[in-house]
Amino acid sequence: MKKSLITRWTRLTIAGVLTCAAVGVYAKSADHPDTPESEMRYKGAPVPKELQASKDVMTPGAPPLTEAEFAKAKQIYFERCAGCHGVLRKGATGKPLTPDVTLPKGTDYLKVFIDYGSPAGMPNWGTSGDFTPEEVELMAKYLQHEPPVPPEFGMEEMKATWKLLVPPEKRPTKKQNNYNVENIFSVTLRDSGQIALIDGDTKEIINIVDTGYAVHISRFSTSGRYLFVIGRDARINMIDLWMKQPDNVAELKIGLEARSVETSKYKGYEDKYAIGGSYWPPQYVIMDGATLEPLKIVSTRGYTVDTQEYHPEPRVAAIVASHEHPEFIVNVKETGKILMVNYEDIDNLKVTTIGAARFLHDGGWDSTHRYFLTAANKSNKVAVIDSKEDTLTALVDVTEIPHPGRGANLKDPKYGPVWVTSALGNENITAIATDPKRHKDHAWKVVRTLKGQGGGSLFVKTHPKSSNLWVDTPLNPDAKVSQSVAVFDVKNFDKGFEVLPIAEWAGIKGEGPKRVVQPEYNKAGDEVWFSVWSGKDEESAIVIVDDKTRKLKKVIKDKRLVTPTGKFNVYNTMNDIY
Ligand code: DHE
Repeated sequence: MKKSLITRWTRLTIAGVLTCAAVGVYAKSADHPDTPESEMRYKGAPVPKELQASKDVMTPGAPPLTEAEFAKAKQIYFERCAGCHGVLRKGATGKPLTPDVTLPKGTDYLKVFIDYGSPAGMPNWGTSGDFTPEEVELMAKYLQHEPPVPPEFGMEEMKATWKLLVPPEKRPTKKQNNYNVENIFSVTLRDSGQIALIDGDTKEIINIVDTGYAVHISRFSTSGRYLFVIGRDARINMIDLWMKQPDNVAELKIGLEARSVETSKYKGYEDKYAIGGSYWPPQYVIMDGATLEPLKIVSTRGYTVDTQEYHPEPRVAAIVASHEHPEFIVNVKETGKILMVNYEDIDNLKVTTIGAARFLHDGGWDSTHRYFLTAANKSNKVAVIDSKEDTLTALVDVTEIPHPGRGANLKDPKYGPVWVTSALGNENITAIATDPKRHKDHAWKVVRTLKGQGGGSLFVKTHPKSSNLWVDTPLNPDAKVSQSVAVFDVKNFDKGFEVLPIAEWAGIKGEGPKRVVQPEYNKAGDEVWFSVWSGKDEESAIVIVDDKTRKLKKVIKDKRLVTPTGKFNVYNTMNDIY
């Protein structure tokens, strides 16, 4: 592949291979004027290599390809195109590219499209220099063949990957270390296939634990003892925080590609079950909460919420555990459905399906933990789910490409409790009122739209004990913006925001994108931790800010802190405090 001077957004997300090491110059958004540059950097992640072990079919009527050409095109497709168009090319945020669409268009038409891109968001792979003219032609031909189908991953395959490293009866019966476990942080080390456990009190690294590749999120069991992390390769690791040196006690692969994991939180079911959702195959799996033994696999294939057309690979995005019922709440991205999966009797599984909007992604609870607010990102909506009644309460319009993480809950001086999201596509920070009892007229309406530093925001955060709202902008094209954070005073929004130069405070030596990502509070709610995220071979850091004074408190640097991104404080995560 021709080396391009322009470093593409796709490289931001490939685990192990990429990452931001080379980031610095980005594709100009003028190449695809209707797609915000920040969005282009976030989507379209390459998928794990195992997916390429697919069943390949040469399609009659499609331009002939040799086996080697087919294999090369398939690799390019999985690395560059599958994140948007889907593994089966049925369309996700990108358009469908199945032969019924591509064959009638023919090679010349497709070549132009791949060469020049489109205003709807298709990158100009040819004219940017990312693909050579031969590769553009190869892809135009390949797309007219039936999409290769990656292998399924059922109980037999899952069980073959299951490792019970320390059975429950061999685990400590009481805590064997002196750590203040509730203030430990689990930090994703994205490109080293590990997480770092950091003591929130001493700021020392407790252990670096091997995990799946490019871990995505961390969640804790209700007791706070067990940590569950999931890699993009769908490997779940279960870590016991009571061990002298906290480490893995069980491991399971639930598919070939995944992003979400959660544990049961309802009274009487604490630590009993875990659930993992995968992108491929599109399914979720309920596991034993003490051992990760897979118990029940459920496919999410089905019909879209709006046009009711069949979708063969609706990926599982965010999962949260209900506090109102013994249920997991599962976002099914491409069909736009939210599943309330009741785990009371998993042999006779009851699932309530709530129609929301397509492209469900991330989300979190309101402050009462009754309502789940989740972004249907490319639909520019936030769906509000009433977890007590198991119904859709509202679909709120927001702009542009909302990306809340789990969102932030604060008390607005005028509108009472609100839940806040920022956005990838513009500078809007949107507050939705969440109190249908005392602020009935405003409930589930956008009551405030603050202007932040710019688009490319991924996460917002506050804490019940704080009056600060932190908004990151790691994917903004302007380095000044991506390397700093905006902070609002929630008691006085009219003051606007203050900008803190977090990356500068990190004092990192040498080059690197130094993106400032994901604010996370300590247990006491008086410190905010930020990752300063650079490339795999560059220095990164964690910067800790005093919440009250907004002054630098501590920088954690260590050569083992490779590409830190998400950080999850035990107490805040297990209690859904944000
Ligand atoms: Fe994430 C949450 C999917 C890229 C960091 N990310 C999520 C969730 C999903 C998701 C479905 C919600 C999980 C849940 O709550 O159960 N993320 C995806 C993608 O599909 C995407 C766009 C492309 C990819 O290849 O994965 C993607 N995400 C990224 C990144 O590039 C980020 C910035 C860095 C990284 O570590 O990979 C990133 N995503 C995060 C983080 C969370 C997250 C830190 C959890 C936030 C929280 O506070 O809960």
